[in-house]
Amino acid sequence: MAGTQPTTIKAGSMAEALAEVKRTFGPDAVIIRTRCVRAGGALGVGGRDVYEITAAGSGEHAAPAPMTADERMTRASAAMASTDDDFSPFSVATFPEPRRSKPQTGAGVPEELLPKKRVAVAPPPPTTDRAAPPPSKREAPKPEAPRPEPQKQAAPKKAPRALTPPTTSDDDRAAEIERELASLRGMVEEIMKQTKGASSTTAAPREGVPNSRRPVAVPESVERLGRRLAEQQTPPATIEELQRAIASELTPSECADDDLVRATAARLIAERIPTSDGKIDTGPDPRVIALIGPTGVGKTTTIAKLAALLKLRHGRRVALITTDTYRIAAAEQLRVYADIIGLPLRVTTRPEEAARAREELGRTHDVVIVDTPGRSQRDARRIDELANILAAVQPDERRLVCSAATGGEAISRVNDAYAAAWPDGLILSKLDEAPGAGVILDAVERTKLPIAYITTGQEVPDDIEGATSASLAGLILDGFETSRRR
Ligand SMILES: Nc1nc2c(ncn2[C@@H]2O[C@H](COP(=O)(O)OP(=O)(O)O)[C@@H](O)[C@H]2O)c(=O)[nH]1
Ligand SMILES: [Mg+2]
Repeated sequence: MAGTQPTTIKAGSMAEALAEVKRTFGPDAVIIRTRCVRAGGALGVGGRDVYEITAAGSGEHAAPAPMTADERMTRASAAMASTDDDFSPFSVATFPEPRRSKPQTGAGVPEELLPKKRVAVAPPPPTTDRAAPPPSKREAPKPEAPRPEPQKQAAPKKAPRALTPPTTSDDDRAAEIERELASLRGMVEEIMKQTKGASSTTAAPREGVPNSRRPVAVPESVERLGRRLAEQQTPPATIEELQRAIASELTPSECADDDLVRATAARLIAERIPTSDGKIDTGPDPRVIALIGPTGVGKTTTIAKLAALLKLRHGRRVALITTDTYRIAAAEQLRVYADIIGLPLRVTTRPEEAARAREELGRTHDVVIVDTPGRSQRDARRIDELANILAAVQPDERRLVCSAATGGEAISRVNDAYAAAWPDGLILSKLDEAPGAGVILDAVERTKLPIAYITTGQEVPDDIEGATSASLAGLILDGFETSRRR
């Protein structure tokens, strides 16, 4: 019977390999040998761990119909993913879709999340067989692989050495197999506990790691990183996703390197934050930029900052339009800025007027910036009026200004309320007043909008920055105050 032939199965994780063994030989599979080898890479750099299990059927179970490679991967992944959704890779469904840091290895359990207790019981020490071939799911049976003769007494005197083929007597060989089996049983139990999300076995969460469902502790340096992100008010679920991504990307020894952990975190965070790449001046002329958002978030001040930068630093011909005539002070405020910077300003009261002003100013200017009345997010009728203004003005950019000080949840509500105005990017204002820079990640994940600029104070024009993913990641890791001092 095919299922009784010893076969070596290789996979990217022990859990996958076990699932495949079970699938191939049934629940009574006899495990003959396990080992972990390093495959791929060059000169000791790179490569990945490949888990091998040599197993045979017990003879009582016929081998099931062979599966395709895809079916095997799907089953192995499902076995892990269905029981622990914390392992699901993060994704921010936004534009552009954040890139993954490296190809995912399917359902592989990060090395440090594999049970460590087993090492104390009977470790299968990984070999460093760098010449090992890339993992193929299955390999031809090894003729020397013995059929195990389980022994009743197999208490090892000392921890077994590497799982190399036995060279001594049959008794020694059987004893070694028995020890490996015991080791494997321990591993399987641990993996089952983890993948079933057995909260009863959950280690007490450490400070700074908000999710109490964490099944095992992560390395200390990654914990420290988590605490730093938590201090910046980064959402707990995001912290956990980042920690898992780092722990699965770096080896345990790399995880001990704080600088490497930080650099990896910076890259992973940056990948999650779409931005306008720091560009203040974008697109073909004339560029019409409208700022929308609730009252008091900093629209008019931000327009003054933008206009001053564009004119004074980039030498652009800038004109302003305000459609905010609900409050006399609002138009006056913009007029003061326009006069100081030396810009034309058109005050308009109706959508058609605004459209005409855009048309006329667009002929003689490179950039036209449009101020709009603040709308309460609870006032749908007023937001429809705003949508009418925008429909008439036809801006190239519709930037939703949100105060970072209000937090991610409030920003998300504003974004929902402004859906009728079709915002295409975020300006996060008042970052200097936010409880932490983690609000940037929170806002991006909730709104799925890229960040165009951040504003960091009341000074015109200095307190505005074109956002880049890397600079925002640095802000989140170091905090606003620290990164300002650098
Ligand atoms: N701390 C801080 N205050 C800001 C920032 N941007 C604007 N402000 C202040 O927020 C208040 C409202 O700004 P304004 O531009 O009138 O908001 P608008 O109603 O949205 O047009 C003013 O006192 C601004 O000086 C910022 O980035 N940080
Ligand atoms: Mg205003």
